Amino acid sequence: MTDLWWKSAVVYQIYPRSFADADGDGMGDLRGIIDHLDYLAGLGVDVLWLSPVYRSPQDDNGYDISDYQDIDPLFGTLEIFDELLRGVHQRGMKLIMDLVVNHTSDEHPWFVESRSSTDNPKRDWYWWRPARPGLEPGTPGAEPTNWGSAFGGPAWEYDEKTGEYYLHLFSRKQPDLNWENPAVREAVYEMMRWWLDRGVDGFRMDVINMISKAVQSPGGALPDGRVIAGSAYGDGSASYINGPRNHEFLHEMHERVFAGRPELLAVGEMPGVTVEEAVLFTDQARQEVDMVFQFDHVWVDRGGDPWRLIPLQLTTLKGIFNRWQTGLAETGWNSLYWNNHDQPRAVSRYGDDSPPYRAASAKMLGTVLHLHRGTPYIYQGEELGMTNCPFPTIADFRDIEAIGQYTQAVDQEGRSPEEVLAVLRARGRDNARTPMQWDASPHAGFTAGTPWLAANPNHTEINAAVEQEDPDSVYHYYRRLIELRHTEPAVVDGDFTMLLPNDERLYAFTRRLGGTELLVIGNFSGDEVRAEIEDAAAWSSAELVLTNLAQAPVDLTLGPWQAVVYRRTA
Ligand code: TEU
Repeated sequence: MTDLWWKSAVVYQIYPRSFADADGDGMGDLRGIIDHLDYLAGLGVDVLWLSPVYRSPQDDNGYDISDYQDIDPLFGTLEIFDELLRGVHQRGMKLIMDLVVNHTSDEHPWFVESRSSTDNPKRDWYWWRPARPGLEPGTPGAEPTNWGSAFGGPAWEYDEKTGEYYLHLFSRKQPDLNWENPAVREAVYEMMRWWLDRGVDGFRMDVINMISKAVQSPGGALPDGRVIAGSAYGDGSASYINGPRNHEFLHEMHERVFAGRPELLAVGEMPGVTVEEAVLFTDQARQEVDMVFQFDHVWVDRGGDPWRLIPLQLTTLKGIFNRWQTGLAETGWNSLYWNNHDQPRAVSRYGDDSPPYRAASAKMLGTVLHLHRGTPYIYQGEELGMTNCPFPTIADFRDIEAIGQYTQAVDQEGRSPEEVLAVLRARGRDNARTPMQWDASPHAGFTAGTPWLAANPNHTEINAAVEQEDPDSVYHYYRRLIELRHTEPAVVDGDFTMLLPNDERLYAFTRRLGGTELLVIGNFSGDEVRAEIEDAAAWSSAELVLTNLAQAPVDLTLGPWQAVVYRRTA
């Protein structure tokens, strides 16, 4: 058996703003989470990850932090937080915080000081640069580099007071911290120790592979990025994804914060990370992080042009997972996820969310994901098979990314509003952020007031109350999946072999540990499909541990969206 507790754990992500509103202001809060702890313990999850609840102007829903050591009044107080943490621990679960330290809010006192003058002691805590040589500061095109920001517009904001620009890879209210400065790093480590002393069990680290920027010398220039055809801005990512000092910074953080605290979980969110880099980041001997979130499988439907939708190719998706499973087989560890607060709903994206197949395909997706090697993450509502939301117009979106990118694409780049809206409906982050569907009552039982983002109209059919009563629901299926990881060591430690790599409908693989072998097959189609695998006859008479349809397959012929897990022992 494994020595590291998080290898057999399942993590549940809570987006507090959309989870449960106890005080009726339309916004989820910590008390709302406390009220539902028995629901989460009943599901069987081991760890809760809270998206940011710190003090924040909420420009990016809390990913813009103005005080790392306080709770935003929207969500509660430090006392209520302590009560939540006790409640989590009493139920045998752990709690990890979101750590957002690539950037702060522009309202954080560090940045307020930094922008006050060029000789302020905190000036160098952020990335200040002069205008492009020869151009008038503050005029179009005079930004220090051509980089675009993630939420539309340039990555540099001109500050009139001192005549310089500051870098913000995300919104202009999220200035990037300068990790080259040791004082910045020490301040971050001190804050992290403060939370650990308070009793939290680890961190999910936001865009932690962007903290090191490829700067040649202190205060030196940053280079222009690759020009993107049809886009108003360049792609600067070569200068900030997995930058030159990334490993050094994470190892230093480990030494300064985690050393001597062995039971923690550190997961790094790393857009654009490669398998080779992830092996280094998650090698326990190197003492950096325990696992990373990679993005290859959620970027599978986005091509070079961000405003085109590419239909899902199952063979491509399987190729991605196979590469990650194989690459981290000897050293390192995977995180497994379909969903989070930045992604559209998995059942709408990879499954079929129409009524006849929604529940079956949601269960099938859960089966395939959870049976891989790695630590699975469930995003709130995924265990109910919640779907994307039919947003009628751009005015129905709340996400700064959706609004910012829409504005850039339509107003600056001349795209058609319909084309852009279609992509936002399919991929927009608000799909994940509609209120958690607790019951069939108005606003899905999320709030007694007016929700900050309207509930998905399908909450009258898809909700926790109905699903808890129904033993065949997606909810109860997820409970069984989680239990299987807790009870079957081959799910945790078994080796992984992909089968049928060229099949466009079936996702099939085996896991083997000692004398135990599991066969997992998921049908990613509405057709009946026979799995033409070696040893099919023997497998079809093996023990069927789990399936999502009433009928067990005959002769390995799976029904529409069926999933199966067989077990045999040597
Ligand atoms: O996301 C980082 C990230 O790269 C994307 O997933 C992001 O949502 C965007 O789509 C990039 O185009 C993290 C957080 O998860 C996200 O919610 C924050 O908005 C972002 O960092 C900034 O803190």
